[in-house]
Amino acid sequence: SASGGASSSVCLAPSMMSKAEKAKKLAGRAAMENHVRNNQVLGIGSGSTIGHAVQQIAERVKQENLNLVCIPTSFQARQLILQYGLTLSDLDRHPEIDLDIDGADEVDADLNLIKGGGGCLTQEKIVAGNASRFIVIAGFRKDSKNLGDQWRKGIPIEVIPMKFGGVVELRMAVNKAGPVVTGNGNFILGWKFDRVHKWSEVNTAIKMIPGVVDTGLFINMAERVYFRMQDGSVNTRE
Ligand code: ABF
Repeated sequence: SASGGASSSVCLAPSMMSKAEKAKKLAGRAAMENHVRNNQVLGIGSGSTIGHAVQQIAERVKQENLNLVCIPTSFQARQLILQYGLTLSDLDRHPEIDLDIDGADEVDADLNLIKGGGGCLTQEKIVAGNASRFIVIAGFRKDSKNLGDQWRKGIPIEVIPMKFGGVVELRMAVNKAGPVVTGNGNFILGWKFDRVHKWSEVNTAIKMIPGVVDTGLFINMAERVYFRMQDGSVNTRE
C-alpha cells in the first residue's frame, strides 16, 4: 500500500472573487430561492459553488428567521455550516433529508453526474441517497453530451488503501507528496474510459470489485441542475 506522506483531501477549489465566482453566486441563488423552505433538513454538498450557496442560505435564515438543519457531506461542508452559524446535524439524528444541494464535475443530458473530484464522493452519495430531492449547481463548462468529454481525470473511485492494478491511476495530492486521502481515510483512483453508454451498469460493475467503497457516478439521482452560463444567466435542466 502507498500510505506514506499522504495528504488530506480538501474538497475545495481555490477561491478568487472573479466574474466566475459572481456567476456561481447567481446559480446558487436561483437554486436556493426555488427550493429552500422553512423547517427543512438540508444536505450541504462540497466544492466552491456550494460555498456560495451556504452563504446565501445563511443570509436567508437570518432575514426570514428560517428553521433549517444542515447535514454535511464532507469536512469542508461541516466547516461551512459552522462558519455561517447554521445548525449542524447528522444522519443519526436526521436520517431523512428534504433537500440536498451539491456541485458536480460533469453533467450529461440525462442528468447523470461525475462527482468526487474533490474526494468526497462517498459521503456525498450517502447524503444524496437519503434526500427526497437532490439539486445540483454547476458552471456551464460542466455540461457535456457524453460523460468524460469534460472531466479528464477519470471517474473518481474511492477504494480502501491497497494496491489496485488495471487502467486506473492513483490520485495524487497537488504537491505530489502522497496520495489524496478522503475524509474516510481512503484513496481515490481515476478510471479513464472510452465512450460508455450504460452508466448504471458501469457503476454497478465497479462497485462489485472488492475494496471499492463507491464511485463518483451519480446515476438517476439528480432531479434538476442549475447551470450558470457564460453571460451570467442561469439555465436549468430536469
Ligand atoms: C463536490 O465538489 C464534488 O463532488 C465535485 O467534485 C466538486 C465541485 O466543485 P466546484 O463547485 O468547486 O466546481 O461537489
